[in-house]
Amino acid sequence: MPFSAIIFDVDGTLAETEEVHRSAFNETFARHGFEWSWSRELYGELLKVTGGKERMRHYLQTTHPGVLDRPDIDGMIKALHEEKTALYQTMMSEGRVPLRPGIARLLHEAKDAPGIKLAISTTTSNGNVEALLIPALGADVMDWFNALATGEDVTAKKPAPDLYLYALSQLGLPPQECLAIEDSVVGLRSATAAGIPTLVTVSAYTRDNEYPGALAVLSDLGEPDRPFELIAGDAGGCAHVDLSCLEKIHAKAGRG
Ligand code: XBP
Ligand code: MG
Repeated sequence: MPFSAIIFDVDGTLAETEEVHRSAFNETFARHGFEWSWSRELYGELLKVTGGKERMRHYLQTTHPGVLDRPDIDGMIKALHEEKTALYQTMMSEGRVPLRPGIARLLHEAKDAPGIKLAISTTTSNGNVEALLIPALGADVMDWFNALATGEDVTAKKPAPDLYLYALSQLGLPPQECLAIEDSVVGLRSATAAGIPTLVTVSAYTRDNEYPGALAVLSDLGEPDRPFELIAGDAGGCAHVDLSCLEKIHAKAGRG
């Protein structure tokens, strides 16, 4: 199978954004006088539920079930999440979060490479993707991508395959011609359920997990002067991930 596209997850993969998401949730709760405060440890557990609104509902179900009986609960969660999103975007505009090692380098290389398409598959929103990428890579960065699948486009978020299937339909490619880059178990499950070979780069919240079915598990994409650490699998003998490295890793998927 040829290697024709890279599909990037966003949170945890392009950048370590989850601490900003967590701060934005906590700040929103505090502004409304709710004594809900998500510690780092709790947030690590809550990340198993993807999507901010779904995560809030799950938290309330498990800790404050009475709140869910409020007749206005759906509107309340929606309003809190809108406020959290606005806060997140303000925090991101302050430039708190750099792209992870190798991300800018690989995106620049791939956007100009003939025969390679780029895509995004994320449970967060379009606005949040722009809030991360535009300050880091410039106003036209969203044009680098041939497909954009965000949490606003599907009902069933990760680990369901829907976000990846939607990205594939925009790319017009079979899953085996693509390679997904993910940082989480739910993300890996979503991509593999869509039939897409997947490389994992672990993030702050996900480094202690197991990734069955991943082509390889790396600390990050690495840089020429700062190799990645190989955590599991076979990374084709490379020390940093560029397109030729991804081709080698992708070829292994074809060989099973
Ligand atoms: C990770 C997520 C998101 C964010 C919060 O997304 O699970 O829910 O934590 O974003 P990714 P929202 O698929 O990019 O790893 O509050 O906008 O849902
Ligand atoms: Mg992620």
